Amino acid sequence: WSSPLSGLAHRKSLNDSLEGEVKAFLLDEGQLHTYDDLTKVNPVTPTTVLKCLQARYRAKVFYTHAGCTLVALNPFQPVPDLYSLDVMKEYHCAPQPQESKPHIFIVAEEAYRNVQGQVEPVNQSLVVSGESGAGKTWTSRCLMKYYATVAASSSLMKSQDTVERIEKRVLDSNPIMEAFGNACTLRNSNSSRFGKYIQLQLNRSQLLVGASVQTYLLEKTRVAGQPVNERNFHIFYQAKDCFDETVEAMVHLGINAEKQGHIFRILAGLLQLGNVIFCSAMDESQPCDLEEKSKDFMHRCASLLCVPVEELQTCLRVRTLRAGKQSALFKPCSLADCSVRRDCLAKVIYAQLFEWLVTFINDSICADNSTWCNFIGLLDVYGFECFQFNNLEQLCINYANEKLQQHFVAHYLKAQQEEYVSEGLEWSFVKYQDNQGCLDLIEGIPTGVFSLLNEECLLNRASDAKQFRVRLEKELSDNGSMSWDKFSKQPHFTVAHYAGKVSYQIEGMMEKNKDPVPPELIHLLQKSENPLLHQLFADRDPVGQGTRGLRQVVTVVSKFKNSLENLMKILHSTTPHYTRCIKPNTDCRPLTFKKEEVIMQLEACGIVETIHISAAGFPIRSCDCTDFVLVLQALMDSLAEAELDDAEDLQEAMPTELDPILRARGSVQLSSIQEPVMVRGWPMGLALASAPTITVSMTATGFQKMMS
Ligand code: AD9
Ligand code: MG
Repeated sequence: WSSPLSGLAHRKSLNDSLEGEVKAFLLDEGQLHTYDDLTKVNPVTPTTVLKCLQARYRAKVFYTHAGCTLVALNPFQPVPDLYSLDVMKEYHCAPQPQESKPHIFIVAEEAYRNVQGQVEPVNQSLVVSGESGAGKTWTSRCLMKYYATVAASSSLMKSQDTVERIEKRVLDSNPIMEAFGNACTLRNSNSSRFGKYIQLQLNRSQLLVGASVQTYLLEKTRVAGQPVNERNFHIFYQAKDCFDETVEAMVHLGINAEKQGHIFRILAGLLQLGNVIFCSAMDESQPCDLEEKSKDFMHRCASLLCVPVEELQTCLRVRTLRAGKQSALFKPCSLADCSVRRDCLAKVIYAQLFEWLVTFINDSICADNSTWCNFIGLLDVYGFECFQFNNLEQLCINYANEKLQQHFVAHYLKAQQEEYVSEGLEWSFVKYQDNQGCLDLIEGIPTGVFSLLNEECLLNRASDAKQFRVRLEKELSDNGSMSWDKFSKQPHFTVAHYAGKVSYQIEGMMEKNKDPVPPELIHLLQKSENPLLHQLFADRDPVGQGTRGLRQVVTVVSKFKNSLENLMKILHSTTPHYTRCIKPNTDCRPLTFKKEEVIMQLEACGIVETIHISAAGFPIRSCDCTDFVLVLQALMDSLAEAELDDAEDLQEAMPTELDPILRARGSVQLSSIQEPVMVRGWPMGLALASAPTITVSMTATGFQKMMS
């Protein structure tokens, strides 16, 4: 009887005809902050949703349900006691956590209970999305702490030692990865420059026994250069307290003092390398010179990376050409090429070091396969990005966000509505933004941007941005998501993403996609006497990853696309929970709510559509149904007492019986529906609606069946 679907017909007519009643709701603006679930706001429009969120933000209430999703507004200031141990316990121990105030811990607890499964356990995924600085990483950390606490709290048994150590280690992976993978950007002083999916592994008793981390596309170009007023990765600046925390975390995870020494020497070597500046040689046939001071930097760099200084200098300034078995030819690099090689060396070392750290962390926290049976996955990927200049990095990041949005749309908006229809319900489809067109544009085979870009790289012809731009126009002008600014001087293309239009520069894109590392640099690093640096490159084939050898090239976009496809497979195999982080203002100012900025984010993630669809189908999944349940109980009691003989008696009795009960519970109303609808085989004829989240419709016959 509590089918979420039973109120749909009613809901439809309500939308059409109850405008007056609806306005009455909104007039009570003083109460807007009390709406825990946006499905209760009526009518659901971008403006009403915005007003409600603004009122809540003013009242310092930062979490709000939006049907199947949770909206998290970033307070941009610490909120005392919002995440304390007591609060964790409160949500964990609540018989119905959904009935408590909206909180990220409700999502956490729901996933935790789901994983225990009524019939069989199901893996869960918590997908946290939002733009840069919205609070994704913060939220993921809260979730990790929650599980590290509740999934270990019942472990007062022999293995407590191990359990304690594992929770600590899992949490300690955060400061390390953030030190090496986060940086201060214009949008966020702790911006994640890589994507992360962490699986918390649970054993049969639902205890946290380990975790594994998968990372995506570290923005390694940052190590060689940063946009104005942005910084390199945190590890290059940490002040004492943060640095101590990083080192302490390293110790917990088993990165001993010796290994740390190797790591920090490598980092120091990169800093010295960054200071090296080349200048043209007097004789153009000779390799470039070094600026006076740079000679010192070069020496220090070589000494820290433990490589011979002459070889370091040579491989940055001279290209080695090999044709078959003939002896090598040496050709001095241009001034620009020398700098490219220097940056390339820094990037390849840093990226490899980051990967090594992730592998090390995994080795340290991953449980043995036989000890865990289920996982809860936390996804924290970089948010949608749109800068003045966007290139391959932004294309990949925004593509990842498109994939996630598609997952959300497919999983919830589409599936839910199809379910309604299959139930035979009268349901007018809520339109939502389907981003398949945009995805086809990017990932389509053989004529998506990625495929064309790869083809261009494989052909290995002199990269020409203009030519590529012409090719794109020829192949993709039919796709409505693609456009061009005719007046732009730079070759570019514009993609209409679900979150907005972004123009991508083509210049440099092909080179970034090939990401070539001159083989000389790899040879050099393989000779390093720093054992860690040596290890990072020991297994690498210096030639195979270069631009040579047509089909051997594994491009950046192919790798990224593959890793995302794997991620999507995992997400599809789990029960997802979505949290939408919203950044209330771009300046990261505490408690400041800029309507225009929030509305854009709400529109981008389709929150209004989500609420519409949830509002219709949400009753049993919704949280606040106390009043409604009480009304039904009272109704059942009084009808049982009435000793009614048949369905007709019941039909007559219902309105009279209902009246006093409804009056007692003001938030539940009786309204009529135009035609009875069949829901799961029952004809429904009377509708009860609770403000108007919860609606149930029934006939006397249906009710009788239910009572028997
Ligand atoms: V990015 O795409 O990695 O650039 P995120 O991850 O979405 O971005 P982050 O979690 O780093 O943003 O949040 C930005 C800052 O907002 C944090 O450093 C905190 O200072 C602040 N923040 C976010 N959420 C909360 C919160 N629930 N309470 C207090 C918060 N401060
Ligand atoms: Mg982040």
